[in-house]
Amino acid sequence: MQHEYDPRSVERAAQHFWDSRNSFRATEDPDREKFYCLCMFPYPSGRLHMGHVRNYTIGDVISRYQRMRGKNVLQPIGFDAFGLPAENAAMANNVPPAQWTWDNIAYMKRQLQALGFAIDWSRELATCEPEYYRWNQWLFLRMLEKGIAYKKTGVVNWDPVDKTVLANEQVIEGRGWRTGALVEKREIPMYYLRITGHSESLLADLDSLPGWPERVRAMQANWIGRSEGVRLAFRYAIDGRDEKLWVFTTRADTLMGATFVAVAAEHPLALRLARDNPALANFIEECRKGGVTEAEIATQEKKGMATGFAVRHPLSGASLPVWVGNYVLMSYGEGAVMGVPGHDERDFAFALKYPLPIVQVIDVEQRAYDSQNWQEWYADKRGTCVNSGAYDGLPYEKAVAAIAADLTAKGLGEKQVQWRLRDWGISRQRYWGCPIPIIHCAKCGDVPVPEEQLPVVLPDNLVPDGSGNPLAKHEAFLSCRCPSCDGAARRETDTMDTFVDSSWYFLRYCSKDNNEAMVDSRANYWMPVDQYIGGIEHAILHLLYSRFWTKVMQELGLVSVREPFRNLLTQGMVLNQIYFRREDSGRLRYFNPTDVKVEGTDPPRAILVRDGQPVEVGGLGTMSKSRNNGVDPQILVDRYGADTVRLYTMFASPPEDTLEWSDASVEGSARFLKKLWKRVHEQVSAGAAPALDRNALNDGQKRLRQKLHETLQKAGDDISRRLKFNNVVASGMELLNAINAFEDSSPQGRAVAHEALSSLVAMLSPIVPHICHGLWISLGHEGAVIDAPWPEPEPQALLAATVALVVQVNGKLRGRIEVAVDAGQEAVIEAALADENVQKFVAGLPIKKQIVVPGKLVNFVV
Ligand code: ANZ
Ligand code: ZN
Repeated sequence: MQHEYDPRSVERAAQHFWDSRNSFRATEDPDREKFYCLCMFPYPSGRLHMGHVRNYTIGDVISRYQRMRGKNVLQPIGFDAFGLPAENAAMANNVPPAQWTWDNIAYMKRQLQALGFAIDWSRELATCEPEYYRWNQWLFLRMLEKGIAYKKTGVVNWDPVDKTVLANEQVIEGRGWRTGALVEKREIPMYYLRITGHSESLLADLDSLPGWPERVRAMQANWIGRSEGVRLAFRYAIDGRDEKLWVFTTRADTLMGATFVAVAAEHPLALRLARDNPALANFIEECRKGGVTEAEIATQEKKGMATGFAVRHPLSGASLPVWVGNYVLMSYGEGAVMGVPGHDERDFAFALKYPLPIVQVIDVEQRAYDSQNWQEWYADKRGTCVNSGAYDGLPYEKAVAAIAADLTAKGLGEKQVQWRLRDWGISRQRYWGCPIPIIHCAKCGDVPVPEEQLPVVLPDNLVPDGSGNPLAKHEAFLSCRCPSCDGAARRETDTMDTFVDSSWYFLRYCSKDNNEAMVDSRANYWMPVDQYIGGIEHAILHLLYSRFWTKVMQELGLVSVREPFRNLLTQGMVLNQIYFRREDSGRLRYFNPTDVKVEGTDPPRAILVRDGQPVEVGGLGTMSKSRNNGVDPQILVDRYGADTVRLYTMFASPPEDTLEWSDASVEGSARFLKKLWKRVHEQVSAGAAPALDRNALNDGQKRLRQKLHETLQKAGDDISRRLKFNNVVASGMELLNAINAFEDSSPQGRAVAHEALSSLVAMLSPIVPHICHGLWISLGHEGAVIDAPWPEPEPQALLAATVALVVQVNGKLRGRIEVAVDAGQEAVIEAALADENVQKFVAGLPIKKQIVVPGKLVNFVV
């Protein structure tokens, strides 16, 4: 054993050991309990960032721990390799996205390997490989057959200068990111997946996922958005015909408070009225500009225009004005709302802006309406109807039932369930993605690519130039023969949303080498994923799409599970200080924290080391390129070794919390590993310890054993059930301190220290596997620590130890006693009073006060 801890050689040796034995190659074994541990796969953006390191270390700790518990563990990894950043990089560097992507994958793979993750690399995949994406295409065609995939027009962001479709993230404040031109909405044909056909099961099955954070289940449920309400109609006459304007409301109880009706800009009635109203036509045109995302619509300023047209209230018969409002979504409900400004926040804002009448029709606890405080009072459904004629006094449910019944009797409404979830548009007008396997024939229309012609391979040598999809100009890709009439035809140039790629990669890992089928029975052995780990930013779409895709595959008989992920852990963000200066132009220039020195505390002053001048302190923020506050894990690995980086990221905070970066704590982690090495070195240099004889231990030895087994008890719970790896490290540090304080070189003393060090090494091995691999061998164990069982506490050791206490009477030493370490207060006092010498001083006297200092003394005041 080397005298000094040298992370480089220790890590090289451990990795060589694992690699040469294929230690982490997983094979299906029906006789063993399996454990599928999965981290969300990385986008190959260039190099690992701290968020990756944290994510994969968490997964690795869980995997290695489960292996020690005897499970058959699968921990695979791959790369989410299609997507926009590769196209941007391609444009900037004039290299094909494929080349950039593969270079990044190679680099990041080396980084992952250097961190020593227990990954089965034989299952590695990249979604840009035809062997992978052909199955996207294959399943898409199955979905097309079943009507789950279909074509319809969809709205996209159109850059009128570049004449290209923009992704949402390419629209910045309503303008194209490259041209600065105002973005328009455009309707084009696209392919959709009918996820709405699974709304019920996607919602209901959330109940079968108790291993998911409550917050994530709530986010999913909100996104699916089941609403019970009433669909009701306002009548009107136009062009000599009687028509109905339908709206959807969850608050039919407020119907008597409707003072206007608002329709979406794309609503057919708005379009019809605009024909005779140029100002309205202009307004509608203006609404078409701007973002298409729901978030943008929710935050934009509420704007509207009166149409001059009116409709009839279904119950009162009153005439209500029709407005066009930009806050009404065409894609939800009926694309129209009844405006109840007394009780709806958006309607209220609208009514204040364009003065429209506000009427109170719900009262909570007899408090009069107050237009300032209305939100507080009417936000929930507790009130009863007022100013509502026949419905006055009815509470929410009764009012809705009565109003719905009256509407139904008139043929003007009925109860209805609405879903917020929309079908999933998967067409992207982009190059670097999975081609949609469709051929356009002038004679036959849209023809699916026959199965035997899959995959439709994406040419990987094109370089986009920003003026649209290069596939559309690439004749070799475009031109083909129609599968049904054999005439000249053209390929679809849209590619699939990259969320398709990530919706089933976890299934492919199970059957990665099968080139005949998308998945095979091996997936039924490994699935579901027992522990999924990733960022909260994927709590909605990625998880929802994966759940949907799994359900479709289950219904097609391809897999047996209905839910892909049994337990979910969402790790917190890694934060660091932000430092900046405001430049003359007003722009902020950010400085990396490694280039900044902080002096003093009250208040601290931050100085840029390079020029000695102050910089402003922006506080803590998520590590990001844009704020230049990232820490490059590679630099740390090079300086301290992988184990220190792993230890620090696990120790700094529990996995679900944010992690505040601290260079000092990284140093502390490195010191701890050195200390651990040193202590084991001491132990080993003193020669082999004899066997532990549990019946020949003195109190000090019993005490250390007790500390050890208490530590193991706590660590076992922290690492398995609570996933508090920070506590495991903290307990390990405490234990090492106790071992260092235990100066007992007797044979049994060395045996106890050997046991404690061995257990400590085993216990820390999931977190710092390299050093523990080396120390385990040095301590003389047969076999590798990865194959050792997880150290379990010994119940006997937890109880056995006693502790010596001094007993005082009126502050004077009168005796010494031995009690069990875990003896309660009463037992301690009883033992103290039983001492002969103490008896002499207290006998017959009333005890005024008794003080017990656990582990130290008892004092009686008489
Ligand atoms: C009147 C009313 C009164 C409403 C009130 C709410 C509170 P959820 O729960 O999300 O289903 N709404 C309906 N269709 C809409 C559309 N296309 N665009 C924008 N808003 C729309 O929300 C249903 C409520 O959202 C409906 O109930 C309607 O406003 C609005 F005190 O009707 B409510
Ligand atoms: Zn044809």
